[in-house]
Order: sequence, then C-alpha cells, then structure tokens
Amino acid sequence: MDTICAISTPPGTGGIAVARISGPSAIDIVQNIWKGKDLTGVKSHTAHLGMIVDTDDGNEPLDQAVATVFRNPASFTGDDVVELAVHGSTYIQSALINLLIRRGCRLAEPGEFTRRAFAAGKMDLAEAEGVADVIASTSRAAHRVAMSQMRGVFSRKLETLRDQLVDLAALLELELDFSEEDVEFADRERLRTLAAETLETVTRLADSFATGNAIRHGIPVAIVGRPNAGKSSILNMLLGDNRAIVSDIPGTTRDTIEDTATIEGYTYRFIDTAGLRHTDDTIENLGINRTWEKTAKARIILWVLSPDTTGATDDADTPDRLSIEELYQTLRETMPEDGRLLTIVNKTDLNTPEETAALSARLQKLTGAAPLHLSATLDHPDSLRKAIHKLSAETLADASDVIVANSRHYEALHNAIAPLTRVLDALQPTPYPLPSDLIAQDVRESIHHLSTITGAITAPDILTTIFSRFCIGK
Ligand SMILES: Nc1nc2c(ncn2[C@@H]2O[C@H](COP(=O)(O)OP(=O)(O)OP(=O)(O)O)[C@@H](O)[C@H]2O)c(=O)[nH]1
Ligand SMILES: [Mg+2]
Repeated sequence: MDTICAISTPPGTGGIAVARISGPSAIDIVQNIWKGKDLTGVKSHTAHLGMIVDTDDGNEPLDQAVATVFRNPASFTGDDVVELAVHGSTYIQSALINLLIRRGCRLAEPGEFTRRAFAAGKMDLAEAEGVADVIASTSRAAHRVAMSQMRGVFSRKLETLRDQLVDLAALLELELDFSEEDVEFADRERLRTLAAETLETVTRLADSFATGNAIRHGIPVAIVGRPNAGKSSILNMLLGDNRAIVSDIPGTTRDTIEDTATIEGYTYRFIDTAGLRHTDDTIENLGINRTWEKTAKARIILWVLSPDTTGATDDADTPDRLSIEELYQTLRETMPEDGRLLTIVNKTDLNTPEETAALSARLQKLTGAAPLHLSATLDHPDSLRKAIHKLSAETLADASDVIVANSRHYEALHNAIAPLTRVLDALQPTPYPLPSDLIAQDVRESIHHLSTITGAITAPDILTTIFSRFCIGK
C-alpha cells in the first residue's frame, strides 16, 4: 500500500494548516524532512515541535511545525498517520505537499483517508457517509442527524433488521429441508410477526427520508393566498430582506421565489408564490399551477389572508375571487397529509379590529384553529418565526427516532420494501400458500438491499462514487 498525503484544512490562507500523511511509510517520510525529536521512536498519540526542512535544498527550513503521530492500528485510517500542523500560508502548504511527494508520498484522492478507514473496518459505509455529512452540515438539525449517523446509530438499527431477516431466512430454509416430510417446521404465525415488524421498521425509516431531506436542504414552507394578501411582504419579513417585489397591484408575483433562513437551528426554505384567483391570463395561470405544485411538496403552508382582499362580507362581488371555503378545500386536498397549515390574518394595521376579528372567527370555524394576526409591514417577525418553529417541531416529532437523510440509503430501504411485502403476503394463511423457497428468496433479496447501506455488499464503483464526494484531505 502506498503512503498518501493531503492538506486537510480548507484551501486558502489560515492561521494553521494541517497536512495529513497516512500509510506504511508515513513516519519515515516525515522523519526525512524533520529536524527535531526522532519521530520513528515516539509513542502513538503524541505531538512534537520541530522544523520542516528541505534536504534537497541545503536543509533550507520551510516552517516550524507540530507533528502528531498515530501508530497503526489506532489511527483514523488504521495505518500509521502523521499530522503536520504548519503556518497556514498557501506557499508553505504547497511547498510542504511538494516536498512530501518528492519523498515518496502520493497526493490523496478525495475521500481517500475515509475510504481507507472503511477498508480497514474502522467504520461502515453509512458511518463514513456520516463523516461527509458532518463536514457539510450548516445547521444544528443537519449536524445532529449527521452526527448520529457517523456514530453508528443508524447502522446498529440496520444490523438488528438484518439479524431479524437472517433468522427469518434460516427458519424458512429449515422448513425447506424438511419439505418432503411435509412438515411446516417454522411456526408461520411467528414468521408473519417477524416479517410484519421488519417491514414496518423499514417503511418507517424510508418515510423518514422526507424529514431527513428537509433537514438537509431546508424545510419547505409555502406562502400562499389570494393576490395582494401580503405574501411577498411576509417573505421579505421572514428573510429580513427586500427579496420579492411588493406592490399594490394584484398579481405582482408571477413565479415562485425561494430563499432560505434559519430559525432556532433549523434551515427553512421559504417559497413565495403567485396569488390564487380565477384568471384567463396564460402566464398568470402557469404561475398559479406552480403555486399548487409547491403546496403539494411543502411541509408547512402559510395561508395569508386579509379582510381587504378576501371580501369578508361578500365573496361574490368580483368574479375572479375564490371564496375562502373553496380555497381552504383545495389547499387541504393539495397539501401533503402530514403537512401543517398556518392561517395568517395580515394587515391588522390597515383593517379595523372588527374586520380582523370577523375574518379570524370565520377562519377559526372553517379550519378549527385560531389564525395568527399580523401586520407584515409593521410587526417584528418574532411571533411568526415562533409559530413556524412550533409547527416544524411537531412534524419532525412524527418522524422515527432515526432519520434517513441520504438518498442512497433511502433508495436501498425503498428497494427492500417490495420483496418484504411479498414475504408478508406469502405468509398470509391464504388458500394457496407459496412454497418456502420462493419466500426465502425474497427474504434474501431484502437482506441484500439493506446490506448495501452499510457496505457489507457493495460494488467498487459505488464506493468510488461515494468517496469522490468527499473533499481532498478527508
Ligand atoms: N398596511 C399594510 N399593507 C400591507 C401589509 N402587508 C402587505 N401590504 C401591502 O399590500 C400590498 C400587496 O402586498 P404584497 O406583499 O405584494 O402581496 P402579495 O400577496 O405578494 O400579492 P401578489 O404577489 O400580487 O399575489 C402592497 O402594497 C403591500 O405594501 C400590512 O401588513 N399592512
Ligand atoms: Mg407577491
């Protein structure tokens, strides 16, 4: 095996840069450019101050450095590892890498250190992917999901599932061996319970992907309602920025506008949409179709209303108007089943308290929940942010204890569902029970899919794709 090196700190100038060297010759190679204590003799997990020198260049000193030595097998990769902390000038960094390569190192590929850790059995694939996600996490919630994956919580859950399935396969095969005697060895009821439990867990994990994805990329919040209700004003309020054009002309927003903001450690993707009304305008209708598409994918829907745009007294006065009952029904039909709806009565400063109260009462009767009263132009966004955070905490609590945030894992879980469902169907006390060997084959197929997640079964090209997503030096 060759010895690899790379700068592990971000590119550019910094206070300190760290070069990582891993492989059988790591300590010897560093010793070769090192003035200070003899590193070949030091204990593992110790740090030493010394000087990096270029022996090809009359022992020209490059920089003072701290060398930390980790000996095989107690290191990140499982091989000998030296980490050299130097001053973070871009010149020193490139000269150091250059020197290491001249002494026999090879520049590491992206993710190669972690790939070696995986190959050495230091971590499974899901844990390795957790490392990449921890590095990439930009919010507290995403960090938490990635940390739990890196620390193997998800892997242990999968291990339990796999064990259950292996038991199931073993019992079925036992039944198979004795089939000539026509004995049903395995108790079918027990098999059925086992299969049902496993299918339920796999389905729950797969379902949690919607949450995981939302945590990674921002929880989608659609802002919808009639034209002029103040949707764009609310987007701007939430972002603290004049992101969307606001005007008193109904139909100002034609296309959806999205931007992210963080509230209490969660990233949200706020989506301002075209106002909903009956119209013959082709472009406006295209925008309205998009509004419904975004509503269908949102986790939280902010339905914005205002007495002056709702016609709280008479919905029939203008033909383009969608009545609030009509709108509510379509929203309910379109939004995801586990989504949350927050109604907002806007423009409290413009309308009289009586008008606000009347619309509010009507909405409460219709939706069963009290709307939030707001003035998008005058109020502080705090109460709205709190309400949004409360709803997202509710929807996240619905998800399972382990959240799947990686699309590769989701795909594998999803692929395991079909064979598991067939197993469960086959075990039903139907008039035409399937032979055990067919059931056992489906069990093995679902084991296969689950095994690809932790890397127990994985093709090398898949490994290459996964690790190439890492940064160099990790
Ligand atoms: N007084 C007052 N005016 C508001 C408030 N919220 C919005 N407005 C005004 O209402 C008008 C419409 O606001 P927008 O935010 O553009 O409304 P919209 O729902 O995005 O409208 P469309 O994009 O046409 O669907 C603008 O003139 C805003 O300044 C509010 O709380 N108080
Ligand atoms: Mg708008």
